[in-house]
Amino acid sequence: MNKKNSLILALDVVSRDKALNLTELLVDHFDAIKVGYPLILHAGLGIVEEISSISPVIADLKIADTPNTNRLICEAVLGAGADAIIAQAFPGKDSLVACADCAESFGADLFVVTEMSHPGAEQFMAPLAERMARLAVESGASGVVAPATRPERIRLIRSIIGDKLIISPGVGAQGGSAGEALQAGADYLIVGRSVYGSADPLASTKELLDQIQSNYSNEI
Ligand code: O7M
Repeated sequence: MNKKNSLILALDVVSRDKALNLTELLVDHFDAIKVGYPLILHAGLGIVEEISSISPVIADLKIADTPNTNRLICEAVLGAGADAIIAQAFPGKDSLVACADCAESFGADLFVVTEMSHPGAEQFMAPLAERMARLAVESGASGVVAPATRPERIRLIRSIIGDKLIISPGVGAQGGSAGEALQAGADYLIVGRSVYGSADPLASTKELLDQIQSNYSNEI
């Protein structure tokens, strides 16, 4: 993934046509399009192939199974053209290594979920997030997913993973701030509803880019 704007679009729409129109409209402003269950279940796996001919695609299937089943899932979605996959850490190291090995064989990236952005993640994920971040590094992941809704947790996870990538959801619709997430150490922001659900997705994207730009200029 080449970083131009530090932005990933979470394309959780459920219509193939809408997904393709939004991709065409916004492709220049996002570093990747994240496609997950909502779109793939409605439009079929072929949507990964179609979008990947326009933009890098992160397949967000939050893979969480045994090593062999994980490998089969990874092969399917990477074979369809995805550039990166996302897996859960809790099934353990062998399951994650199966994803990492498959990603490597396709020249793709693996991102591992540490602590999710919604309030319920404080129940089971937060107490284990540091261990999951360590496991991601040990398993050969390219990076992790950490919550923009809790920038202090991004900071903590950054201190564990060194220079691995952090992709961070929760900006906008979930209340997280773009600037705070970036200052805490996120490399990319994952943004969904506040862009694709906006009356003017291009204008909403430009507002976000302004916020990101002013964050980087404040650093100088
Ligand atoms: O901006 P939103 O809330 O409309 O969309 C956020 C996207 O990020 C949506 O696709 C979620 O499934 C995803 N996401 C979270 O919101 N929180 C998480 O902790 C993790 C993810 C995610 O992308 O995991 C890989």
